[in-house]
Amino acid sequence: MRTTVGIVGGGPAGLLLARLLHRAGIASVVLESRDRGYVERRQRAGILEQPTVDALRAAGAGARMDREGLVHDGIELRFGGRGHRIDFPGLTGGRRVMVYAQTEVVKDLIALQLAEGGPLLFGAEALAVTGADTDTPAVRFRHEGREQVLTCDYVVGCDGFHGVARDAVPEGVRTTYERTYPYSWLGILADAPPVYEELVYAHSPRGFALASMRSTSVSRLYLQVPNGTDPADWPDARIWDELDARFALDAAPGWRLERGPVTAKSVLPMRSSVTEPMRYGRVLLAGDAAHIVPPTGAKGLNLAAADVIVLARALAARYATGSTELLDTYSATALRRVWRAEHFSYFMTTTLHTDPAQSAFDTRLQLSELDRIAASPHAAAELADNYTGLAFGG
Ligand code: FAS
Ligand code: PHB
Repeated sequence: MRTTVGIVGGGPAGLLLARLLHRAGIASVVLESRDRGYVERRQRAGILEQPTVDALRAAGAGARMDREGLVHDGIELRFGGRGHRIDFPGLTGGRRVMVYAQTEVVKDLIALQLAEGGPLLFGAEALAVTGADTDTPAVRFRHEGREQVLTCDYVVGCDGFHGVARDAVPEGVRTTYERTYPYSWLGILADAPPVYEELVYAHSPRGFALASMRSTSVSRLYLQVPNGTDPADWPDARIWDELDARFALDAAPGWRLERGPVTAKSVLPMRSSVTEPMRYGRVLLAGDAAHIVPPTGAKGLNLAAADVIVLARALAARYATGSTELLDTYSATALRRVWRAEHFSYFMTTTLHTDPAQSAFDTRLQLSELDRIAASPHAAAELADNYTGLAFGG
């Protein structure tokens, strides 16, 4: 097989890149190891920044998002028994976020790719990416029991943290920066109407909790739990009781979540990781294949989108004008936004979670930081600016 851009991985990064390239008249092939149902059912992110929303619209995949997505103007920080709203438009000159699950984004992009092409091969597992330092890089992959080779002008690794494309950057060239955290998230989906208008991020002596949503009838909720937690140790009633305890408000002692059947339950470890550079020769990396953030800052999916927005522009310029200037600066441009998001995600995670080893002094520092954000428009604006998605180059 031969194409212009070979894309390894059919998650949000790979699918959005394929659509943006298609709009620019650039042919691509997407190789996805899993089947369609698995990719569409995988529960992940829920918040879209404005640049991500704009890119989905530009890719022709925004119609259902605009019909069914929920536009949110803020979040609530809850700590010390009190709630404090962060007013996004008021603090950022009008920016807001869209609540529209990654599962829905992926469904919309897959439907579009299958309707308008180019090829999207499910059950196509990339085994290796070769020839990065040649003009004809290739992906060796297995599909329908046969090993095949896809020869390209460029290969983009969008195959996530456990993919193979990252190995195309030689070990002597590649540097990985990482941090792990002494806690995980227990995430649930429940058929229970959210009793909160906007997302609630709670710091409590019992640990962190987050109240999000998928619609006005489906709640998405998270609890900080110890690493290695088995979801089976958390029956539904225990989850609801613990959530209510962590969201408790002094001024509303009866404040409780609406309960309902828990339809999904999983434990997600926390990790920060960045691989530099995000390019070697004619192989480029985008999304989780290059970087991971703890989900407290709602950045994972949005960073993946930001990478492919920059990369699609660079490839379009290359094929329209022959100039490789944007391709040559892709890694540095993407990494500037990546590190900003890494810091914001680290800040939100370490300020809101209770490290089992932290001292009472550490907890007072966290509460002082949160109090500063609640009391100072300057501090609140810094959070709102990062959460809603910095302007490119910002
Ligand atoms: P993805 O991992 O989504 O996609 C990579 C794709 O490549 C997958 O479909 C995989 O099957 C495929 N692939 C892998 N190896 C392959 C191979 N060898 N050949 C072919 N295909 C291959 N972010 C948030 O903002 N909020 C959250 O709440 C949140 N929750 C998360 C929960 C979990 C369990 C995980 C793992 C991540 C979560 N994230 C969250 C982050 C997540 O949303 C990612 O940032 C996002 O999926 C990144 O998209 P991609 O870069 O496309 O990577
Ligand atoms: C979600 O809705 O899944 C979600 C929202 C905000 C986060 C993380 C996850 O910070």
